[in-house]
Amino acid sequence: MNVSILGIPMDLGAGRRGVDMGPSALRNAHLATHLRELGHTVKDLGDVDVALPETLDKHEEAGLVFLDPIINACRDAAGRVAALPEGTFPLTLGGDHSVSMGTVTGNALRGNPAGVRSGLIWVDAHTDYNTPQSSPSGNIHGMPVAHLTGLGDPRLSNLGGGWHMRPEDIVMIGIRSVDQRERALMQEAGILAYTMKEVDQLGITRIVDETMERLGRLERLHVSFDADALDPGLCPGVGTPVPGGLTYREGHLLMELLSETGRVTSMDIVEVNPILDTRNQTAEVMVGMAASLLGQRIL
Ligand code: HAR
Ligand code: MN
Ligand code: MN
Ligand code: MN
Repeated sequence: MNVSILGIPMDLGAGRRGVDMGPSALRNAHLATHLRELGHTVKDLGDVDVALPETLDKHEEAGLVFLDPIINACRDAAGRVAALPEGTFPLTLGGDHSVSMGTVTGNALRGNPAGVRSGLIWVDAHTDYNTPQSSPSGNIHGMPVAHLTGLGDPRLSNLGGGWHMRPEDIVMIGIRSVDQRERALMQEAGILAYTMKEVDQLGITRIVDETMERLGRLERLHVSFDADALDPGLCPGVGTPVPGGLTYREGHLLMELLSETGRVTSMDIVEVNPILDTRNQTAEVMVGMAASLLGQRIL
C-alpha cells in the first residue's frame, strides 16, 4: 500500500501545551521505518503550517479558544488530504484532536466522491461531542465529532462545505469520560459508543463484529485513534489522562481485527504529548498501533 504521512503539529485545541510535538515524537519512534518493514511504500509529506500559541493572544470567541488559527490548520489539513491520489492511505499525525475535523473531512471528500459514504471509528477516552455551548472548557479538542456532524459553530462545522458525517456512520470505542451536557447531545444524536464497561463485558472481538455490521458496507472507513483511549499506565504522554483505559492487547487486537476486515482507508494518531511522556513510550506504543492496523502480524 502507498501510505502518506502528514503531520498537523497543533496544540491550540488542547488545554495545555505539548501535543504540537506529537508528529515529531511519532517520527522519532520510527513510524515510517516500521511501516516500510511491512512492505508499504511510505511517503512523509511533512507538516501542515500551524500558528504557535506564543505568537497569538489567547482569545476566546463564542466559547471557542483559538478558533481562527484552528480553522486555518484544519482547512489546510483537509485540503492536503483531499488532494491525495485514490488508493493512498493517509496517516495523519496530531496534534490535538481538533485536527480530525480537517482530516476526516479531507478523507471523506477525497476524489470528490458523489454519494460515497464514510464511516468513522473514534477510539478515545472521550466522546469529543461538545458544542461551544455545552463545553466546560472552551477547548476545541473536546468538540470535533459534534462539528463533523454539523452541530456547533458553523465556521467549524462547514469545513467540508455542505458535507457532514452522519451520526449513524460513527462508532466510538474506549469511552469513559463524558461531560454532563455532552452526554445529552450524544443521546440525542444516537451515536453508537462502546464505553469501557462494554469493552469489559463484550470484549474487543464482539465490538469489532458489531462495528463492522454497522459500518462494513460503507465505501470508506477512517480510524481516529486518540492516545488517551489506552490506559495512562501504558500511555502517560497525554494531556487528559483517564484511568481504566484499553490495555496494550485490547488496543492491538482492535487494530488487528480492523486490519483483517480490509475496509479501513485512513487513520489519525492524535493527542501524543511528549512533554508529559516517559522516554517517548506513548509515541512508541502508538506507532505499534498503526503497524497493527496496517498489517503487522505476530506470526
Ligand atoms: N470533555 C472535556 C472538554 O470538552 C475534555 C475532552 C478533551 N480531551 C481530549 N479529547 N483529549 O479526547 O473540555
Ligand atoms: Mn522501533
Ligand atoms: Mn479525543
Ligand atoms: Mn481523549
